[in-house]
Amino acid sequence: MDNPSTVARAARQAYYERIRALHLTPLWEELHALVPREPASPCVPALWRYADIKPYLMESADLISAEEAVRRVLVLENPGLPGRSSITQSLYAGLQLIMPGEVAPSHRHVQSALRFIVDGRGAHTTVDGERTTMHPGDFIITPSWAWHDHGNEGLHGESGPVVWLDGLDIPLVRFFDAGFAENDNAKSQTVARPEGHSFARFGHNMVPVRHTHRSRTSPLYCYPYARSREALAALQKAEAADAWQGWKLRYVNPLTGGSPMPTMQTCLQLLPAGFRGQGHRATDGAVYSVVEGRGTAEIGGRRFAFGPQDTFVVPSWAMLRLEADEEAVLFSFSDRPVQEAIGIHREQFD
Ligand code: 1HN
Repeated sequence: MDNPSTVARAARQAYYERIRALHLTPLWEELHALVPREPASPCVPALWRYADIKPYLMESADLISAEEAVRRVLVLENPGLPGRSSITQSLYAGLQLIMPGEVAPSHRHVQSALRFIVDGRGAHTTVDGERTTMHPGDFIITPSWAWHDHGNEGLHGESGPVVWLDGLDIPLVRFFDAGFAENDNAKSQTVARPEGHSFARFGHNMVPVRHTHRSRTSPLYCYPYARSREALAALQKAEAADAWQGWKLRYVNPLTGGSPMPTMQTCLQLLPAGFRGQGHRATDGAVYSVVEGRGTAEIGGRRFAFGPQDTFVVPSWAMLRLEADEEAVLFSFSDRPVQEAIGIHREQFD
């Protein structure tokens, strides 16, 4: 485009001032930013070391109870998105702490949530009347509009703090201005079914012939780490690692084969010791939680050393290269199902 003269520029500015009173703006000044040649996310790569965070998380328990806080969480806020309680433009992540004897009271909301257990065991969450006990590495879902409360009564006499990674589609729902929420009358729901009921019905590659589950969300509330880890270990023996992702499996809704929640895809992947992955990028930015092993994530040219319990974020379209010094297991989630639903998802393998 020709550079406008000073006179032309001044005339335009005066015009912009006049039309602003009518709530009008000139598209031609914003067109390039509105329709970028490729994604230019304000979200930046970042890693939260669990060892750095844990003392602050524990300190929060001296300042406020889970009940008063409703959810005692330290939000993992993307440094490029300050004040937005977002880890990417579409996703929220936080680390939630529940101490022995505490209750996080029952409520429900339109936002879907995932829990990935990071530290401790024996806390529980109750979803629509079914309780699930938490173990490290378990992936647990709270469907949209399902009642849920959390507690920590210990397991087999073990009792200690329990910390999990929360992943929610909060920014997506905010974008649509479609959020509703409700508090329960009771602090904790009445348990209506034995633990493991949903797993028995839907967790074994079989589903009840007569069932009435109609929600878009998986009827399975818990995907236990022991089962997912076992699958990865068997794959490791049976086939070569993918040059980009090692052995990577996505969790599925057993009724559809699609993602467990309509808004979030979740995966678990194994990288062999010495793995030096090739570069991959995708339009779905992703959040990773490290379960086992140490390595390096090179994200958009920046290198982040990771170890167990750390969390890192890969922005949309940032090149990711994974390296593992020890055998490593990574959990991850992204908004991929939403992008696929509207036909805009892209990825590239270098
Ligand atoms: C929520 O309900 C939970 O239920 C966790 O554990 C994090 C962040 C924002 C809004 C609601 C939970 C949340 C949340």
